[in-house]
Order: sequence, then C-alpha cells, then structure tokens
Amino acid sequence: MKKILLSIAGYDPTAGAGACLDLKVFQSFGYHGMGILTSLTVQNTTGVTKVHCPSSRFIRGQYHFLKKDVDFSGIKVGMIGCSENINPIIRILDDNPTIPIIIDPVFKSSGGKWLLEKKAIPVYMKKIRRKASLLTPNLEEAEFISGIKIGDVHEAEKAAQEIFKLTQTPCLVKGGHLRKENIDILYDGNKFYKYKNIKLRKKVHGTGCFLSSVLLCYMVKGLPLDQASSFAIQATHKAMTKAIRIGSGQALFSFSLNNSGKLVFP
Ligand code: PXL
Repeated sequence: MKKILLSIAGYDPTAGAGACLDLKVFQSFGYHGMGILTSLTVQNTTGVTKVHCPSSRFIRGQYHFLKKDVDFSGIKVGMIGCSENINPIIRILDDNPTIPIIIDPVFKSSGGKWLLEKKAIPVYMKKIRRKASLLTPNLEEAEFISGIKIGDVHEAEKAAQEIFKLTQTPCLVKGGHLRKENIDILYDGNKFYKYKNIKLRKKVHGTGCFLSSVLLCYMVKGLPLDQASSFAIQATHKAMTKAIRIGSGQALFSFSLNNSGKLVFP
C-alpha cells in the first residue's frame, strides 16, 4: 500500500516553501503527501508580509478527520505560525509515537519576519521533548534554542549538544551560514557527524523545508539517521544549484524524481 506522509506546515503562495513544497517532495519520492495547514502567509519570492493562523480547534479538526480515514508513515512539522498551535501539534505527535517525525523549527523568514512569536519558542521546545526523531534548526534557530552564540563549528557542536539536552531529540544544525565554511552537524545524543559542502552564494527559498522533507523520505525508506542526513544534505545542495529564478526575489526549487529514484532537474 502507498505510504502517506503528513506535513504540518504553513501555506506559502509561491509553493516554494511550507506545505506545498513538502508535498512536492513526498510525491517525488513516491509517497502520498497530505497536509495540515497551521497558517496562511501573504508572500511572493521577495518576502513574507503577513501571517494568519486558523484557530487551534480548526487544526485539531483537520487532523482528527484525516486520521479517522488514514494512517501516516512519517510526519514533518514546519512553520507552526502561532503559539496557540503548539498544543494541538503536540497532541498529534503523541498520537503517532512509532513513526519517524522531523521537526523543522521555523521561527523567521529569510527576510526577518517572525513566523512564530519569539516568546513561544522556549515553550514549544520544552513541549516537544522526546516526541520527535530529529530537529533541524539553522544557525539562528539553534542560537535561539540553545542560548549559545554560534560563530564556528565547535560552537555549533556545543549548541547541538545543548539542544539535545533540552529536547532529548537528535539535532542537525544546518551550517550553511557559518562564516568560513558550510558544515552541517548532527548530534544523535552519542556522537557527532559532520557533513561538509561547498559554500553556495545563491539565495534559494525553502531550503530548510526541502532538506527536512527529503530527510523524512529517506528515514521512512528505512535509512539510519546519519545516512538519511547525508543523502538529504547532498540532494539539497544539488537542488540548490539547480533552483531557478521565477519571480524577482529568491530562486525556487524545481525538481522531480526519475525511475531509479534519483532527483532530476528540468
Ligand atoms: O522557509 C521557511 C518557511 C516555511 N514555511 C512557510 C514559509 C516560510 C518562509 O517564508 O512561508 C509557509
């Protein structure tokens, strides 16, 4: 039977990030993607201007009616939009204790607009304790969660370790914005894994969403966390080089999967 992956995320009208992008990724890996929308945004490729959240009752309703009908093989949580959405999302995670769950802690758009109230971040991080398979913060998000200023790889490692201590969840700190190099760091509670890549100067929208949803697909395929991370990082890097400028702002991902399961770019 076809596996169903669930994206709990925001709606980006450019389809370059959020639930739309996640569903395209799930589909390209041969899974059926379903989505619960936490929020709607007003945005184009130059940035986000407004965020609107439906009521938490509406989020609960979307989930319960879906779950009456189908079961999920993996869940990705992206932008949650507002603090009222934390509790319904925690309930969803509690309802799915045995499947891969990736939480991408989306706090700000690349243009600097807050996508979750700043004061809700510690509450959110406390409540997800032991409820997910992986957290995928970028440097700025890792700094917020850990309270550690990150300037180099060593500090990124310390932050990943601190985030593990807080959340009891493996943590992949995305190092694309490190000053000197591009190294992503995974801490699984025991060991560090480092993934080095060439630094890209290109600005691409939705890289965090792309990476975490590709990573979820590899985990659902059964790959261990370090291998799934490595494959997802490589796929994201390749996809970034192939992203295209569609509007006047950031480039957007454009991809599909060929018959042998490799990402291909038009
Ligand atoms: O890239 C972070 C992100 C995630 N989800 C939605 C977004 C954004 C950034 O703008 O709009 C819906």
